[in-house]
Amino acid sequence: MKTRAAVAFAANTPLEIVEVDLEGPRAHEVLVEIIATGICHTDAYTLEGKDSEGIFPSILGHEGAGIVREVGPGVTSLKVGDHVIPLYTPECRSCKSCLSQKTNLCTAIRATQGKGLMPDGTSRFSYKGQTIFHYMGCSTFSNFTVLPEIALAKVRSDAPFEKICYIGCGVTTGVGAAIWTAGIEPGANVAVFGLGGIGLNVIQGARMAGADRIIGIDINPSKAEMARQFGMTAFINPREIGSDKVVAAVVDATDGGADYSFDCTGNTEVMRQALECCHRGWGESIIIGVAESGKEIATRPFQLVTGRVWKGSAFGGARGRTDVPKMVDWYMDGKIAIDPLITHVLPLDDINKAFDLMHSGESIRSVVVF
Ligand code: NAD
Ligand code: AHE
Ligand code: ZN
Repeated sequence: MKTRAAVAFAANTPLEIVEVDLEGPRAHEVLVEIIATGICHTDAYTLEGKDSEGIFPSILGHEGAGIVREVGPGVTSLKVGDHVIPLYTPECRSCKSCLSQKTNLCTAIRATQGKGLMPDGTSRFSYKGQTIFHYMGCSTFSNFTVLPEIALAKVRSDAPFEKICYIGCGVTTGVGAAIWTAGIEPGANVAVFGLGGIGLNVIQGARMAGADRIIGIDINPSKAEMARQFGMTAFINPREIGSDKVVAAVVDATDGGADYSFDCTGNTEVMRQALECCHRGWGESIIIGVAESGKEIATRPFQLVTGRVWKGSAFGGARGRTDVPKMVDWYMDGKIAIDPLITHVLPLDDINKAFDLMHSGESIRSVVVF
């Protein structure tokens, strides 16, 4: 079939909206009509050539929601008409990682996914006879896409696509990092570096968990107002106080250091600040931000010897097929907020504007509706 898609033909060039060819689903695969997709900073990072796994030409996008239109042979858990959220972290429930119950990082299809291919080693997308690669196993910047069955969460059918698409990455990543990866307890003091589409969800997760003080840190002061609405109790602007003063400022504001801190910037210098502002003896710092290819983190080992813990979180620690439907219920039950964070809704033709809005700091989340 033909489908409209925003194609990344090369790094650092605008996406082009074209009609691509899409092959139907093979065994254990599903054809999904994407109704809405969010634009995450990770899409921008890959488009800018910063991802060591970045591959072009490809169809980016990994924060979508849609409807099952066709199932391939052997698909048992989904049927035509089901509402689904694509999962860049699948959940096969039978690989070593899934069975361990120690991680959400299913390994069943990770190798081919990282090469922009379906599990059988081929792509379903092409344009004028040339292969177009999948992205993070999702490619939600296409009106129709094909995914493995294990990479789809079935969700309730009364939830609005243009809101729940954000659960496909940002909401789950932020809320999940707070409640699942960190396991924030009532009364904890928390520091969140980067108050964008992820950081604001960490703040809402921290508030849900009963955190006491929630310190937000961002170089863009326009992010502070939304952060306060979501539960931030104090704001620090590194450009006002000087970035060398941030650690001391967080330590002062949290009675000796944060119990939990989160990097939601992808900047390795900020990751160091986030670790070093943690409380001696027990503070845990969770890296969520994705750093540019080649960048490394550093700190004095003494920071860890004296009890600070460095951790990371992918997709908030969520087991997609199990936890994403729950997250949709939480939204529908009013337990988590999504609507205020979706600051811009655009048609596919305007998708490049969504990247501009992200870079200028004007948007929190932009959503493209097909
Ligand atoms: P975003 O652009 O919406 O937000 C980033 C925020 O960080 C902005 O408000 C920006 O002003 C702020 N910032 C930038 N430099 C800063 C600095 N030096 N100090 C303080 N604040 C600074 O991006 P997002 O969609 O929220 O994504 C945030 C990061 O999380 C990205 O690196 C993204 O790739 C990553 N991410 C990781 C996962 C995961 O599973 N680990 C999932 C989604 C996104
Ligand atoms: N491909 C990159 C790393 C990118 C990365 O860390 N991705 C996150 C999700 S970001 C969503 O917006 C993730 O889940 N990583 C785990 C995984 O298995 O990819 C690189 O450095 O090669
Ligand atoms: Zn993302």
